[in-house]
Amino acid sequence: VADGQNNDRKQGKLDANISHEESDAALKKYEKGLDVWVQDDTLVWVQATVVGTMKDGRIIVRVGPGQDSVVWVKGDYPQLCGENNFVDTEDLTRLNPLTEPAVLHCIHERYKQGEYYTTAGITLVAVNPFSTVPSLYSQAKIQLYSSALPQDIKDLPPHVFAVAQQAFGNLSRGLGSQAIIVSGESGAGKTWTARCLMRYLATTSAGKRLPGQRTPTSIVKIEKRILDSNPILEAFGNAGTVRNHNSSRFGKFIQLQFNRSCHLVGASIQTYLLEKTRVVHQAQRERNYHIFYQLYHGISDEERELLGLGGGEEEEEEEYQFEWLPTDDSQNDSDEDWSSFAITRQAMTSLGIGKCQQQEIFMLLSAILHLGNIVFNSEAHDDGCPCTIEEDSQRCQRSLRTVCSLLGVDEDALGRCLTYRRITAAPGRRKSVFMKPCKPAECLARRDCLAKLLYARLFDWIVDIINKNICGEQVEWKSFIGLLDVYGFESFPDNSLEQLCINYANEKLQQHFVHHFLRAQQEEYEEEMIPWNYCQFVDNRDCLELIEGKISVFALVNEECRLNRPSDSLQLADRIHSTLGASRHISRRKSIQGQAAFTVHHYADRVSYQLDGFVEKNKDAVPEELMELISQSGNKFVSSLVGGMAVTEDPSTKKGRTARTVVSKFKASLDKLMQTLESTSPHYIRCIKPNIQSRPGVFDRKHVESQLQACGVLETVNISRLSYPCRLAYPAFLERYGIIMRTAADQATSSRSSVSSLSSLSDENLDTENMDPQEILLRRNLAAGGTPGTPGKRRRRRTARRTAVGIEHHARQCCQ
Ligand code: AOV
Ligand code: MG
Repeated sequence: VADGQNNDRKQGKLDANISHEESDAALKKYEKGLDVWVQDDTLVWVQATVVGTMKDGRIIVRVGPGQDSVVWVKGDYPQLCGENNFVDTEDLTRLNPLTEPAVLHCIHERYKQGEYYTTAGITLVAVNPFSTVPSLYSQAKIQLYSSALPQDIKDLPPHVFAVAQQAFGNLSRGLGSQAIIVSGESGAGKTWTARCLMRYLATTSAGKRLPGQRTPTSIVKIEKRILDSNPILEAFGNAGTVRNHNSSRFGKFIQLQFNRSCHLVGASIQTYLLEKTRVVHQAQRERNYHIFYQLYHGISDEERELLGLGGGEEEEEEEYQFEWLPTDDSQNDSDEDWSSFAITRQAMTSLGIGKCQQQEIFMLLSAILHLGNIVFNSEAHDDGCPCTIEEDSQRCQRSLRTVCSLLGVDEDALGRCLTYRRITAAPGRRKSVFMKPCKPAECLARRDCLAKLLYARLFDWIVDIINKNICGEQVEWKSFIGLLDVYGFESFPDNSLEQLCINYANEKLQQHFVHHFLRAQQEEYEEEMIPWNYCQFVDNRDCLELIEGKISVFALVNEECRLNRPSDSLQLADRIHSTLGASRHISRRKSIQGQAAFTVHHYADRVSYQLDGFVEKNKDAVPEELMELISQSGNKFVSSLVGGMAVTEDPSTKKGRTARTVVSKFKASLDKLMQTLESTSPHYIRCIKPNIQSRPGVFDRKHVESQLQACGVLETVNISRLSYPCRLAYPAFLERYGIIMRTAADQATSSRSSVSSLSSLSDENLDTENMDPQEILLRRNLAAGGTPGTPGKRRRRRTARRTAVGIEHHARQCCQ
């Protein structure tokens, strides 16, 4: 506890430069017996009582009630507990004083009582229980929230259903499209939450039908299909990782579309950047995509033989072990894979993917697994001969035959594509093409590239089919509720382009949040000239600029792709540092094992990215020969996956094609997403992972604290508390409170002046003799509330049609 660390975010920091007098003054508030929070290495903050202060600025505290130990605190001031700091509240804005320790304590206390949701201003904090709590999501709970009146929702316990109901309520009241943005680190519960929201909204929209009203079967079908899209997307896009046994390896934005009567009539799904590398490379203790395991464990013996996945008694088991199907004891649950496969299949059928098409998909998946068992003869290459597919390995040869038969391609053609690369030289005007044998590592890279290409195209195809089947026959939807579930912030010992993209997406969302809530709120108050205390918040705009701006990491990596020179990560690191080194959001990192790297100071944490392979991943080049091979496949389904695309995707070969690099495509898709979000009223849910082991009942305070800091919960709560929670347009205000205006003359004036006169009522205007005492009290209270400030000339028109926040806030207090 002694000598607290210098942490900018911690409040009450003792500045080394402050004078003795100031220090004395600050110390004075630490009277003997005062309850404070002091820092602790494991518990982050612990409760303590001040015993006394020393002349040198140290404060003596006793930690824990009834304990003898006395601890000296110097450097950081302890935080004051205040009166209600130990009270747990379902709304963090009620904490006073509002400090980090109080927020952490409150969330922890609630967690101990099995309360996993807490309101934090306009966001909902959702702590993952890591165990099923059936009562939390029961039909009765859905009923409770969906039947509540709009003004009563806030009085119900915080819940994801409350957020969904607010969004749905806004939509029903004609307030336009809504978005619910779910964020949090890997395993925090985003996908789970998004699923709950979908289920709630589908149920609630169905409930809006009047009793006895017949629902068109097409709508019922659509609702079912929308919900069925989840198991399919999760089977193909989720995998077991060290952080989450069901980690989404793609981002997802689903628009639930509603018609004028607020019935769910369709949906559309946009996905972002599937992690393709996982198909061919799984880190230690991680798995490939669920669907591979589901297929392997779930198919019948008959199908197994048909798909070349073994099954015959005489087959040697070893031959049907797949390199790309690693199993880890902690995540190996073949029974679960088996039962999940039945669900995936059933969902596919519901989504219009018939038996035959399912078979085609499974054949492709099996072919991909077999591709992973194809290896190359490196000895031949060492002897100066061209590399060949290993002939001495039975497993490899069997896999080669299986791949070719499943993909409908010729064995020789596949072998040649994997072991030779086409080089097009254009000396002078004459173009000549020749084939160059590949080195063993290049052969493997080509094999992997083919597998990634097939899987990524299959994933896109599935998303396409889902979209076609959930868009609804009634195309005229009026507004939508968007649910955003993107991969959480990631920081591993080794981070590459994938992590940069994922963390960039999180920066974008944080920027959206900052922009929409924190900044918009402050600006609005400035515009309305309503006095309020400014509150600091961390704006991540500079960091975002560093990643995606005109002169940025993305720009430099794209430039490297465009120049198409042999990639040298050390040189790229130098360029990044010489060009961007002035930014306070980047620092040089001489990485482990001499690899070039750089560190980005993200809003959530610092992450070091290794540059090896960065440029190649960004190019995401698919050799022409492979595309041609697939497009000429005898299997129509396979060839259709690259249909009309048998041209190179290599950005380096086309001038000015940088728009096709991975980061450029990703940035474009995120910009589009941000535009869509801009057109909605956003709601935020911050998911919190209570411990990294994903265990129920364990609340790691340090881990939770860092997440609360990273997502700015404290700042959000602070600003929400300082601001007026309700805004009503003048006419709406009058509609609600005009009843206390006595005379018709009062109501005859313009809405703005009526509000003004309503708020300036004084005893002189009141007919106190003939009025109900309650009404007199209410009017007096209103009179004391004042007006929301006099708008400046320029703002006058805008303000006039907008809010009467001050009065509304005051009136609410009076009414309570
Ligand atoms: P994520 O979406 O945030 O991670 P998930 O939604 O997959 O995390 O949640 C991780 C696991 O936590 C789930 O598989 C459930 O077992 C459990 N879980 C989450 N929320 C709840 C809840 N409310 N009640 C019970 N169990 C829950 V990632 O996709 O890795 O960023 O990329
Ligand atoms: Mg997820």
